[in-house]
Amino acid sequence: MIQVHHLNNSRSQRILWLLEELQLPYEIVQHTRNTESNLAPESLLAVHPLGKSPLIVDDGEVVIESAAIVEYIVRKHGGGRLTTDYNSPDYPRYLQLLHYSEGSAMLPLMLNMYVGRLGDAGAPLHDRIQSEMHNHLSYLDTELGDKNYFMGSEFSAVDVQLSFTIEIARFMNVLDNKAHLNQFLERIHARPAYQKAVARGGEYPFGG
Ligand SMILES: N[C@@H](CCC(=O)N[C@@H](CS)C(=O)NCC(=O)O)C(=O)O
Repeated sequence: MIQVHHLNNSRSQRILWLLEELQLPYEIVQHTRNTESNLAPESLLAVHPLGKSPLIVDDGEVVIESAAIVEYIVRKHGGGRLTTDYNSPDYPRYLQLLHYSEGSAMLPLMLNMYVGRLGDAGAPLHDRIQSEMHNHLSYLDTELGDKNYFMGSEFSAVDVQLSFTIEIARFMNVLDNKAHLNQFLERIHARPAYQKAVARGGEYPFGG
């Protein structure tokens, strides 16, 4: 059975959600952030030297990185569900969006969080960070457009992978004028599998 090393309030919530969507059995190994530093506990470092979540163990194999984990699960256990075939004309879009979330869109959001802690000392970077956040979130808002999901009318693993980025953006109050993305969040939060995953994963303030 797949073991998910799950950290509270983190990206691993979307892995629980994916497994619920696919109705696959899984076990949660819970790790709790240090209340002062907000970092992962030593228990995660015992499983992988980076000590980051999400991390899964499947049949003795440790897999890290959300996009890799999402792709691993759908390809290995999904039976063709929630993904696109390599020969499909949709495949390039699927692959790009799957990797875009962590590869590009998260960076300005993370910078916003870290540089924000510097207060006035971070001022020289504020404009650039704001414009990059707007650039990436506008791109995603346009890519989604009037569609229900990023690949069209059908829900896919790309929606799972992009969800955390969009949730964090809303949590940081930088999603106000992105109507499509706000509607997307309402849509995914209403999915029974999403709600089941939050109930199993526990504390997750970005999901409401
Ligand atoms: N790009 C990685 C990021 C992993 C990551 O930074 N996870 C955070 C949780 S959202 C974490 O483990 N933070 C705890 C720490 O850095 O100690 C992924 O998508 O898996």
